[in-house]
This record gives sequence, C-alpha cells and structure tokens, in this order.
Amino acid sequence: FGSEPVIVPTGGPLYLQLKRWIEGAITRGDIKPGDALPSERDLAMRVDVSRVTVRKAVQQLVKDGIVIQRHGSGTFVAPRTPRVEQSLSQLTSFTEDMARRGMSVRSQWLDRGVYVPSPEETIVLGLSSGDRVSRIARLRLTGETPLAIERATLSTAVLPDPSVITTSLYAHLEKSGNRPVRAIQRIRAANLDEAEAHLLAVPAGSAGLYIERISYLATGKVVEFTRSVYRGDAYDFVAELRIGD
Ligand code: 16G
Repeated sequence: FGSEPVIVPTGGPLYLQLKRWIEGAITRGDIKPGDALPSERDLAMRVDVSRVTVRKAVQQLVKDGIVIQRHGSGTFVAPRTPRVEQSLSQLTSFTEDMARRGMSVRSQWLDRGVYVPSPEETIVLGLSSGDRVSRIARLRLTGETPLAIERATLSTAVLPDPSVITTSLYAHLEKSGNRPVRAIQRIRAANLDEAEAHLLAVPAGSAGLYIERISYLATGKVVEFTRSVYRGDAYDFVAELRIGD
C-alpha cells in the first residue's frame, strides 16, 4: 500500500474514499491480482475508520468485480483478464471477433432509442434538419467479464427501430443490405472515469482505449458512428505494416 493520505476531510463519504484508495493501490501494483487484502480489522486500524466503513468499501469493490470474496479464506484482488488480440485490418463485428476465438458474447443494454441527433452526429452521418437517429449503447461482455462500452449511432434511414437489435448489429445490417464495407477507426488512450470503470469492473483511473469507428457502405454513405471504450488491460490492437512504394 502507498503512503499518500487515505482519508481527507472534504473528500466525500469515508467508505468511497477508502474504496478509491484501495483501487489506487491496485492500479499502481502495490497489491497484485491474486493478493489477499488485509483483514477488515487490520484495514480499520491502519486507516483509522470503523469496521463498518471498511465493510462498505469492500462491498463496493466486490460489486465492481475488483476484488473477490472467498468464504472462510478472505478477500482477494480479482485475477487479471486475459488479453485479447484484435486485428486492425479487418472490418469485423464484436460478435464475429469473439466467436472466432471461441469466446462467448453477451451484451448489457445501456440505452436503445430514437433521438434528435447531436451536432457531431448530424455532421458525421450527413443528416438534414429534422432527421432522427437510432442510438444503441451496450456493455459488451464475454461470460461475466466486461470488455468494452459501445455507443453506436445510425441514421433512422438505416435503422428505423433500434429495438430490433437483440444480438449483433452487423448481422442485422447485413440482412437489410446495409453492412458496412469500409471504416475509419481512431484510437486514443485515456484514463477511465468512475462510471466507465464501474461498468468495466476495473479501478477508476485505469487505462482505457477510446475508439471511434465511422463505417461506410460501398456507395460512400456513412452507416455507423460508434464511440467505444475498451479496457486497456484487456486489448492489444495489432496491425500489419508493409513498406511503402
Ligand atoms: C465492433 C465495432 C463496432 C460495431 C460492433 C458491432 C469498434 C471498435 N468496433 O465492436 O463499431 O458497432 O462491432 O458488433 O467500434 P455486433 O455486430 O456484435 O453488434
């Protein structure tokens, strides 16, 4: 454990401060996956808070999947997620990528509806005034492990009713003759904020990869504007490079 102050008088509820402090220790590597957390009693003494506060902090960490409780033997830092190698040269869907690896696919819906587009969506999708967009936002998991948050926006001309998407977006687009054939993808590194980290079951402030994908039909029309956050500890993006002419 590091030596920075654990509890500051103006830092919000004590249990959340303690939770963030433990998360910080995990992010820095002071305690590693598989390591045991100190007992409730030890932590309470060390940080000078009540055992109730420690219990609440640990309960939050368990809920976020950051630590695991084993009855009778204690609380441990959750094992690291195996890294996924993802090619940057194929235009594939999450479902296809996971299926190819023999990994299961699950989505948790965060949002699915028809909206007035933001100015950015209007420009990217080439919309006219009065046009509407379908937004689908999902937490994408394999088994119980969350890997990414994906927020896709499509024109209602392409996807009039987002509630028809129950599994794969690309499989649906394929059926309706709107599967993209080309995409521009931009990847940027940033630290996950608290809400993203919570969804992705990693400590707040962990590394994330922010990915923007704009996909096109053969006609040049934009199909999809998707902004995603991938877990930095779970993904390697790989591209093959060739010498130029
Ligand atoms: C991929 C794409 C995403 C697309 C999704 C469709 C990235 C980095 N990747 O995850 O743009 O919307 O596949 O997946 O953005 P689905 O067909 O499984 O719904």
